[in-house]
Amino acid sequence: MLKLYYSPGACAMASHIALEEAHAEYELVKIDLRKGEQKTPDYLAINPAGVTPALVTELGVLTENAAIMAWLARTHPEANLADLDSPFQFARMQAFNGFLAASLHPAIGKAIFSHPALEGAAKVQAETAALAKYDLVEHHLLKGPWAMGEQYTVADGYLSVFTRWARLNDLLDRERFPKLNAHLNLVQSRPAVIKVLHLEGLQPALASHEPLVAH
Ligand SMILES: N[C@@H](CCC(=O)N[C@@H](CS)C(=O)NCC(=O)O)C(=O)O
Repeated sequence: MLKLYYSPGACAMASHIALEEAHAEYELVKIDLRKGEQKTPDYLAINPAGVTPALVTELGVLTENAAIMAWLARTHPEANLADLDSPFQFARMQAFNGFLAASLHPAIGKAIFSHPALEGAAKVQAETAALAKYDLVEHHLLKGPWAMGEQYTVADGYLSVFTRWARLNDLLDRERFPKLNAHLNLVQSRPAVIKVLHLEGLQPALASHEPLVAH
């Protein structure tokens, strides 16, 4: 059976959502990032990068959300988690996911999860840089209602991880990011996502809330 190594509320939630959307059979293994469990020899033997997620499959370990989600979409075609008929549209979805992985995730991660926490001008600078990435998604990448247009894809669960973080940190302004706010609400209403939040011991991110605890 598939085994997902994850940390509650962290980016592995994107792969977790894809597993649920695919109706895959899987088990969860929780890695506590605050305790440093991602750097233990046992976990490094699974993912030498020392980060979650990692998905153990019959063929070996897959890392990187974008790769895990693409593999799940292709191995569970009946779930319609990507446009599998068009190599071009599939590549476009991967461009979206690549942007999240390589650009938006590091930017928002720096703004809200730095150790020690950023303060003053450094915090403002990091938030400004991160929000410029969200602007790009709001105005250019997110087609609506779903990331790629009319069909839900794994890119939607992935985007929702980062809009959730932004909302929990009062950064997802409703005037500035109307499409991203509507998208997060839509994703959070999906049965698979409701189940993932429950399994990870989390609440949906609503408009008013407590700040997210840094991991
Ligand atoms: N690009 C990677 C990023 C993985 C990643 O950075 N995971 C974070 C949680 S969101 C992590 O495990 N951090 C622990 C650490 O850096 O020690 C992916 O999408 O899988």
